[in-house]
Amino acid sequence: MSFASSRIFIPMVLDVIGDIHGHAQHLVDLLRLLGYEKRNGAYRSAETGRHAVFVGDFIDRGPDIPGTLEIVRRMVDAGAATAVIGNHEYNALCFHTRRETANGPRWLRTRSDTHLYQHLDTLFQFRNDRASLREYLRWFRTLPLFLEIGGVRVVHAAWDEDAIRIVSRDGTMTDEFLERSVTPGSDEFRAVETLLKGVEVHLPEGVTFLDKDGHSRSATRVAWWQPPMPTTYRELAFPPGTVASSADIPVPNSALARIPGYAGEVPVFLGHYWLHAERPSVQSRVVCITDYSVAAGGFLAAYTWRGESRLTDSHWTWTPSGG
Ligand SMILES: [Mn+2]
Repeated sequence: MSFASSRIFIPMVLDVIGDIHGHAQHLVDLLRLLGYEKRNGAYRSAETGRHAVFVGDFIDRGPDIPGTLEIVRRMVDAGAATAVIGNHEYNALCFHTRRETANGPRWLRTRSDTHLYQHLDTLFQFRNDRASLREYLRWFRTLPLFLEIGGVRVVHAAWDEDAIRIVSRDGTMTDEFLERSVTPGSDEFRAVETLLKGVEVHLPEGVTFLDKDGHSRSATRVAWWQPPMPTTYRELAFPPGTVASSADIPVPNSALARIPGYAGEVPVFLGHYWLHAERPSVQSRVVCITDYSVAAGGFLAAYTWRGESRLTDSHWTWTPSGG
């Protein structure tokens, strides 16, 4: 029996929630501000058709990574939320997956000091419950690399049609897919880098900067959604102020040509960029970054999308900074 013909169209309302990085208390506070309440073990909205969307990066850095994963996963399992994978979950999958090589088994993500340091809080907080970590790793494999849902697009770092075509050849993140994705030069490597880590431009010879963890970088993230136009490296770097004035050097056209821009009419929601601000704001009428650096003294933010084709700063909710 179907009542399809008499069904009332209820526009979907989406609360797109930024990178959490183990800050479970911020997540609970934000969900309550958005009107979500815990029922039958999962936070849900009381509003019909209202649904949470997570942009990835649940783990690493923060004080309660197991608590964060439990809340997010229960919401997804209950149908109260949808999540895409972030680069931290993808990195964790590679960190914990081995492949056979001529020289014996090797981890897909090398266990360098830098990689270990990035994942250390997660390892430590699951030290007495490795079985749960393994189960969450299995779950990470089921998370999509990108999502089109109810009239919006969601991806952790960059929406790129070529990258999407490449990763769509595989249904899920099998060991084989992961192996190809860590092989420099492969289609999958480039595609995953773009979707989860964004578009980067190499700085001129001799120009470097220190990132938020004090690591020296010779490439900078860029605002990939903006149409490429003549500019300097300093102006191109995103977030603004990333690269010092020593990089007031024009960017060659060959580097500009790698910036895809975003000409779509469908709103795109992102995380990943560690923005710092007094209050959140959208990047353009169709591009919105939801990451406000909760793991670096910032806050956790959500953009509530109610069907609008032009994003507006009046749709933000966020937690108090710090904590
Ligand atoms: Mn990220």
